[in-house]
Amino acid sequence: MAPAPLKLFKESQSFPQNKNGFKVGMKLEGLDPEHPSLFCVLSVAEVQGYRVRLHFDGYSECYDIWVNADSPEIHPVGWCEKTGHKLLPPKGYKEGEFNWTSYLKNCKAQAAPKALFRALSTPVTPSGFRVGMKLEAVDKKNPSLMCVATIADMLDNRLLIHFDNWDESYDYWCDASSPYIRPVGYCQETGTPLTTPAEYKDFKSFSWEKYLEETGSQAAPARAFKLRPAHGFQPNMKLEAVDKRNPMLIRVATIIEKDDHRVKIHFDGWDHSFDFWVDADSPDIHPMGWCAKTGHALQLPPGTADPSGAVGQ
Ligand code: MLY
Repeated sequence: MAPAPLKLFKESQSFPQNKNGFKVGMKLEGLDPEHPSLFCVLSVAEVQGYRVRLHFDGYSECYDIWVNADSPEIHPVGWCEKTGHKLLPPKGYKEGEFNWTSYLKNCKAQAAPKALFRALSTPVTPSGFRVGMKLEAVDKKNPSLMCVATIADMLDNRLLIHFDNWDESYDYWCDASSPYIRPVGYCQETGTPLTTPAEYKDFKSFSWEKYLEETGSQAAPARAFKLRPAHGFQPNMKLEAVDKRNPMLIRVATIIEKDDHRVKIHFDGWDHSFDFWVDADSPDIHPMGWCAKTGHALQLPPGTADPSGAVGQ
């Protein structure tokens, strides 16, 4: 057993370069993970190490989410207006009735300063992808399905994948190197069944050529897809991972299985029924020492005592 080497982690998983400057009560805009095409009004509800708990204004705490301070999914107040995205107002506000200036005044709250948000370390180069282009994509909620999909939005180097004629709850963000997206024709070439748009009339005789014409759309060019190489994580490597069932907790964990783009996480000392697969580039896995370095509590395997006298739970 050895720690997973630092070089296997992405920048967003490794030791941060900057401090987490968010403070409880600050307001911001961010994605709703249940509806990734929607930007919402959020408040910082809790800060722990390099992570923050975000609350959806006006909604129950049960929807709160934990993100890293450098998450690409959060933006300063005014970002939606500037980038032409719709901002979902806090619950209780009618559309068009919400205005940040008066809202902040009424709440006596501070907008999170722009400097606290992630600055892109790599400049964005034109990718060949455009909003509206079609492709074939894995439905991450039904991962055995490759489906007809559209680029619904683009931000920096990220693409919002939407499944044709399905609601936006299946949408997700990824980048050009994602193993979940493929150019039009991939299924046919590889003999993989392609799930056609919901309620598509003659799904048995689906043809991309016909469909592109019917929808007046273009296929995303094959050269824009830059499939990333398989990750280097191996079984038995140790790391620190967010507990999916209680995302405020980060636990001592071991990789117990892998495929090209994912790892299976086991929490040390816990039953294997809690094991789960995550993408190797997930922002919720970190190198050994990440919690200590960033000032986040680390849940030790049950029964282990650490030198400070704390025990794992
Ligand atoms: N059994 C599910 C499958 C939904 C698949 C949606 N994808 C293609 C976006 C259902 O019918 O709800």
